[in-house]
Amino acid sequence: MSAGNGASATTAHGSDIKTVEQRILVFNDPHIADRPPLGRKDDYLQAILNKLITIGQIVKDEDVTQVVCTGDLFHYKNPKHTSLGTIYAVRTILSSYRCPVWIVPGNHDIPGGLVEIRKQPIGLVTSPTVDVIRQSSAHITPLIQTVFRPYDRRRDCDPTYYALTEEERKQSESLPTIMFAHGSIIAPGQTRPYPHITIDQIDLRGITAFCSGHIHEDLGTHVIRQSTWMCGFINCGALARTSRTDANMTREIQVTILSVKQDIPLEFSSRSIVLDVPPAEEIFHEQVVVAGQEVPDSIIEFAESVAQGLQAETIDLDTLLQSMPEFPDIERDELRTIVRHYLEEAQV
Ligand SMILES: [Mn+2]
Repeated sequence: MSAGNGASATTAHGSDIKTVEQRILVFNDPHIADRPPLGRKDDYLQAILNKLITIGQIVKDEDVTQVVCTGDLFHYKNPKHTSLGTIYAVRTILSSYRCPVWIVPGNHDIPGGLVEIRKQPIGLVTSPTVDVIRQSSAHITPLIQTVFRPYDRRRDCDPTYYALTEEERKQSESLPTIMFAHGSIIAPGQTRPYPHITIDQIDLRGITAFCSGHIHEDLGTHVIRQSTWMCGFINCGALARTSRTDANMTREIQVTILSVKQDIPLEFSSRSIVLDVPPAEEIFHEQVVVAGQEVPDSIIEFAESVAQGLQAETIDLDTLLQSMPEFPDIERDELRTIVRHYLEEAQV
């Protein structure tokens, strides 16, 4: 296995390439919305649609054979806040890609669980070539097994949710298996101030590569090795920049391309492609104002970590606010009001 930026790029564009190679383009967390998230000053909807259009061009240029979105296709959890026109525009762009597209539902897509798919915007983007994953499942495509784990608010931090089932493990003996999940999974040795698991807590046997969305930072590529197997963990960060966090002020916006070739031994590689987008200074207001009050960046950082990390679906706001650190110069009650307003207005 090779992994990293650019170095492991493949390859010949022969006419029979699709029979001997799978090239999967993965993107995370587009957070499509009509109304810009709090703090954005540009045309947010157009910016994110442009990224989806650019991905269509990459699909063409790179001979991509499958596209996977790892979740949070839409931003607002209340379906009334996304217009049919926007849903239709997204469906049209995704359907124009020249290969099958899989969408793994994220917590913003199905805040109440998978039963909500039919009531949510994500349920309306299916087309002959665009599939929305409706349950934890595996699919056999030429050369590989793709396994999907949609966001599950009860099992988000349960490592057994992400391990292969017996059936999937059996398939993995003859087919390279790639996992696509939406969950609070971070790299080995890292930690966060919200509930999470690290990739090495998961039983990764049989999984060649593990791609996860949900955490918006660029977590990079990590190879987890044991004596008899290895697995690549990849999260190149969200497609969307939904708030003025330190990570969003500095990171690149990118997609990942995974390549599996039918060589003996099977070769797997991943690389990222950076999208050409405006710098963060051009898309964010310098100061977020909520209910007439300027919100310090440190509070936005806290509110986002609470909201993204999350499990806002299972823990009530008061419980979340109990974990709030002290901020100098702001009274505790006033701070709670600002964070509450921020979370409500940001709809996170
Ligand atoms: Mn997200």
